[in-house]
Amino acid sequence: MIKGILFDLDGVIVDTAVYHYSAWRRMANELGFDIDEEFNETLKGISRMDSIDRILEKGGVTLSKEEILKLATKKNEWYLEMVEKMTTDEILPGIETVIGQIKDLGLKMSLGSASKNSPAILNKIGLMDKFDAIVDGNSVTKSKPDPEVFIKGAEALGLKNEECLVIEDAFAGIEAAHAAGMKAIGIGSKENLPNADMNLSSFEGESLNDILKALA
Ligand code: B16
Ligand code: MG
Repeated sequence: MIKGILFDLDGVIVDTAVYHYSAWRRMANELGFDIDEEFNETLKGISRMDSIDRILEKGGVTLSKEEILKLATKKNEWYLEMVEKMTTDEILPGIETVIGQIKDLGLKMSLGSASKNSPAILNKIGLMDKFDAIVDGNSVTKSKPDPEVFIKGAEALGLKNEECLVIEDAFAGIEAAHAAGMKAIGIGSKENLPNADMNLSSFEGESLNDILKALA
């Protein structure tokens, strides 16, 4: 029986995935190459340092550890400039409704994000207080598809892994949920997220109760 919901952040609660893409693209362009949306899909849910390694490999660029760290810091500054301008209007459709349903059903909820910027984002959009626990890039050492972030989320809620349902927009995130023994709803098409237990374009007009019954 599902007793807790583990939310990914980027691409599920807010579309910061587009800000990550824009900042990574700016970095790649400054290094003399480009990345496209298809490649960007492979970065979703992947930690900042693993992302930069993949991007530099894609561009055939070799740099020292210090240079890579400097670039990642610069990218994060560009990203935070965009986060700073975020408002509650950027909460994705249906998210506030599903959070209301979680509370009505007496379920618990935790964040399960790879992002080190999640506290800044959740405070900016006013959803921090809704979470019973926050597990993010500051509390894990392994990137999705490793299940660490969701295992810690279940622990933080005092639940068994199989009592938690993950909501994700990334292929790697759904792999992580499955590796933790959890089912996962994919926010995105079956084409992009063929591994999800259910695909939704958003929670708009959806009943969490019906979803839980369908997944049982
Ligand atoms: P940051 P999620 C992930 O968040 C993003 O999908 C990924 O693109 C990003 O590189 C990663 O967080 C790290 O983010 O640079 O803010 O620490 O989708 O797991 O919520
Ligand atoms: Mg995501």
